[in-house]
Order: sequence, then C-alpha cells, then structure tokens
Amino acid sequence: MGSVLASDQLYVRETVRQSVKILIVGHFAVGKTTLVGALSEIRPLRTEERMTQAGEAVDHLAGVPAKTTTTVAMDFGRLTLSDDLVLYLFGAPGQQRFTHLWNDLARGALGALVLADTRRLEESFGVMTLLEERGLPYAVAINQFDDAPVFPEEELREALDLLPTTPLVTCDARDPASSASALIALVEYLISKHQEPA
Ligand SMILES: Nc1nc2c(ncn2[C@@H]2O[C@H](COP(=O)(O)OP(=O)(O)OP(=O)(O)O)[C@@H](O)[C@H]2O)c(=O)[nH]1
Ligand SMILES: [Mg+2]
Repeated sequence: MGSVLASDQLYVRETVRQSVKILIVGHFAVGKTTLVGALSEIRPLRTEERMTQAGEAVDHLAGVPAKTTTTVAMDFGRLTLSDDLVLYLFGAPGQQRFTHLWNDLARGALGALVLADTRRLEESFGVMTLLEERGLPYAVAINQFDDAPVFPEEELREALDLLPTTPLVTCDARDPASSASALIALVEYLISKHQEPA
C-alpha cells in the first residue's frame, strides 16, 4: 500500500477487449474489503467507516474482534485477468440495512463471488437469495479464517444448499494468488454458462 504504481498497472492495457463487472458479496466481516484490496492493481476505493458501540447489537463481531471499521457503500477495484480481459470488482455490503444499494451495484454485473465463513454459514443465505432474485450467477468462496472449522466439500455444499453446478472453492482473502484463483473459478463458470446452448 502507498507504493507508486507502475504506469503499466495504472492504465488499462491497450490489448484489453472486454471489461466485466463482478460483484464481491457476503455477510458482515467475511473479508470482502480484504479480497478487493488484495486483488486490485489500482488503489482500491473504499468507503470504510468506524464502527460505533451503537452498531454492536446489529453487527456481530464474533471471530473478528480486531475489526474497527465496516464498509458503508462499496469497495471498488480492478484486476486485469488476461491480455484482453479486465475485471471491475464491486464489493457490496451484505448487511440487510444496505440492500437498497444492491439495485445500483448489481446493474450490469455479469456474476458474483459470494464469500462465506464456515463459522457462520447460515448468514450467507441472505446474499445468495438477493443474487438469485436478480438472476445473477455466482460462485462461492470459503474465506478460510485461521480458527474456523474445515468441512469436506460435500458437507459445505449441503449446508449452503448449492446446486451441483455452482462452483465452490476455498481461499484466503488476504492472499492475492488465492483470491485470484477464486475469481478465476467464477469467470470460468460464467464463460461456460455463456456458451451453453439456450
Ligand atoms: N485470518 C484471516 N483474517 C481475515 C481474512 N480475511 C479478512 N480477515 C480479517 O477479517 C476482518 C474483516 O475483513 P473485511 O475485509 O473488513 O470484511 P468485510 O466483508 O469487508 O466486512 P464489512 O464490509 O464490514 O461487511 C478484518 O480484520 C480482516 O483483516 C482471512 O482470510 N483470514
Ligand atoms: Mg468491507
């Protein structure tokens, strides 16, 4: 952070032919801002606000006691995935009180990466429902926190009630390579859906 970006990273490459809007979604404190920050080749735009005691009753800090801020509107970043494809990443807040923002954020998006935490899997249903209501395809990435339980894939699929075709991967949102693999799983899924006969 704070480093001067090389100009070839600051501007979109001339070879880029396709730009795609992707949503990064998930419940409170699941690691959305961290993932966009780890992946973005430009300084990510953030809308963090300090959390106050008033929010304690609504935003549960179990498992993330060091958290002092929360996203109040969106995260934004950019990732050039190949010579001709650039992804624009929009992190959308998952708390119910922010769902009105979704109508704007979801417009024009091709798909979403749903981040989930195995300590609070049931909290992922809200965002998955919002995506399904909007017909947006998604992949699920478990953000593996150090002290969170690890479950076999089949159990996770069942607990999250995923369709057999929905990609499910594990990532560390702090790690750019791992986060990029999760996004690539989503993009490959979106491409395969696009190529399906109608
Ligand atoms: N151990 C560990 N901590 C992580 C990981 N990802 C995020 N964190 C931490 O978890 C906390 C929450 O991360 P954020 O990126 O702010 O989560 P968020 O989903 O943007 O949160 P809201 O915008 O408030 O909903 C931060 O303190 C991160 O440093 C991870 O993969 N492993
Ligand atoms: Mg955030």
